[in-house]
Amino acid sequence: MKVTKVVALLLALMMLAVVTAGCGGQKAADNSGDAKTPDADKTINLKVGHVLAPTHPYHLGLTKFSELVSEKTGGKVKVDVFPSSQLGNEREMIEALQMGTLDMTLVSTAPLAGFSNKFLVFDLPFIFQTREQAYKVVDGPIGTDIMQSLQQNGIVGLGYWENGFRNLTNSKRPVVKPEDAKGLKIRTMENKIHMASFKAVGADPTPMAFGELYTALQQKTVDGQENPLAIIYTSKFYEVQKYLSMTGHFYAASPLLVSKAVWDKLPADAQKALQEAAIEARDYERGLIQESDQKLLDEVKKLGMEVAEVDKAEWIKAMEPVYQEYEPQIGKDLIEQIKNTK
Ligand code: EAX
Repeated sequence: MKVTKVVALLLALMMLAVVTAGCGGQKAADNSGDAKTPDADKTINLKVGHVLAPTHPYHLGLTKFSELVSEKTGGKVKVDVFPSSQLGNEREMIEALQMGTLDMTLVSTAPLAGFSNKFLVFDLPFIFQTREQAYKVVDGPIGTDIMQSLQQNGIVGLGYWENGFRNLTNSKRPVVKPEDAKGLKIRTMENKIHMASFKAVGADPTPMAFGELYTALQQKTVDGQENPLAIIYTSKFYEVQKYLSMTGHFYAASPLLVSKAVWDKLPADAQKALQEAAIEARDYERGLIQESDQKLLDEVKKLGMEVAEVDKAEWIKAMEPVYQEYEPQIGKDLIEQIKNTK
């Protein structure tokens, strides 16, 4: 009797083992059977941050980018756009990309000079005279080489979007000649060439994150700032700045950046989709900025700003000492190469 029970128990245990193994195998077959890994069906969610208003072309361009990425990946990759410094100021977001705690950001080149000083050349006053010249440089071998220098900082660049030609505003007085800026406290980006350029005309440069700027202008802790028309309008600086000088002293390109730690984990098809969408959305965003310039100049005049056209040759001459100061670090050849690009 006892032997029978033992045999029956062994048989039951063997049956149980066979059934269990079969299920497990079936489960494995479900996942690998249709050549999909468990992650293959999972949506990839990416966050991109910027510091400008949701009405600015940065945001409209990134929204287009998000739509294109979703289309190109059949909805597998989803990009959410966060404006108005919600994910931090530009330097903080660049640092977050390095740490892999933020996926993407769209920033001006100026703060990037603090991470790779190859970017400094872009911030020299009046080194870019036209958009066509700027696009040839940033979209060509020079821009590609400078963007690649970010890889050692843990950052991948997908192309240069546009912020635009920067103009000076202030709340104190009309500024037409460089000497008119003497003594004005001007907020600049955190960039040593921007600061040196305003020191050269006798102003008092104060580096500050963009998110603090409107309040600083409103409370008059700074007299003025410098930004392209699209920012002056969409960030409502016309409410706190009476005088606009059309200096166009810096051209700001805006790299679209991805954390390398995030990029390297993406499947090749997702990387291809992001790269293609970045270029298509770049052209859309650049177009928005170009279309808006004349329209926004008329708008800010209607909103009460007093606009001064300036003699750019006077400003180029006044800021010229910055070239002597930084040429040894940047390299005369590179500066000449960019200046001679037509
Ligand atoms: O990149 O800080 C600035 O004035 C920039 O124009 C802004 O961050 C957009």
